[in-house]
Amino acid sequence: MPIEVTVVTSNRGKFVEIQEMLQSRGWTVHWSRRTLPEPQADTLEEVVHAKLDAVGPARGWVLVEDSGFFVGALNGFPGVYSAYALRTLGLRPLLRWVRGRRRDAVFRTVAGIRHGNLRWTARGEVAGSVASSPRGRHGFGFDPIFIPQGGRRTYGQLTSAEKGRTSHRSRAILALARQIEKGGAPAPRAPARNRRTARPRK
Ligand code: ITT
Repeated sequence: MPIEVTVVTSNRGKFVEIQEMLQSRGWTVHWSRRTLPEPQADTLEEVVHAKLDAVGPARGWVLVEDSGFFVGALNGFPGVYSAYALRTLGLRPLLRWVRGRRRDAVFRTVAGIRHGNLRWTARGEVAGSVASSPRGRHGFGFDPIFIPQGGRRTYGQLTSAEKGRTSHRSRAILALARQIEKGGAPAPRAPARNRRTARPRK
């Protein structure tokens, strides 16, 4: 049976990528353009569960995701604070802070889907490095400064189809789609945590 899903996100770039990925598997994809409240949390998983809670009663399948850009030289910052960091600082300070230091970075996505009271989550990540300056006109957010491992071009220099071949988001979304299509049992929900620690955030 074809699956019809509503993606809840304020971010058009995310939605377009998710739509391409799921439509190619025969899913019907709708967009609910909303900003869901996000708690100050240590992990992307916690944020995803909070977003799924905040969606409220919904009919059918509902999908949310949370992504972060984790820079090695900055102990994983901006990580779970990526949206806030990008909004308040932009890309330039990040580029300045990594100058002359290790340049490794990881993009991570945790995607979550809900149907009634059931929920499933999946994680995807891609390793790479921070470019020395922004390059490319494709994509959004951190795309102009991230070079995925094994390549020389930034995500900003790749078409969305090229980015989608190996991206953090496509890995998470595909893992999630496979679980749903197989009719797999939902993963147990991680225990709620409500503490702040000094360990690196993931
Ligand atoms: P939501 O409404 O879905 O929460 P958001 O833009 O706030 O949208 P996130 O918190 O998940 O989403 O994203 C953190 C930041 O990382 C945000 O500024 C995004 O633009 C950026 N980002 C997420 N995925 C990205 C990608 O694939 N390439 C570049 N930047 C990305």
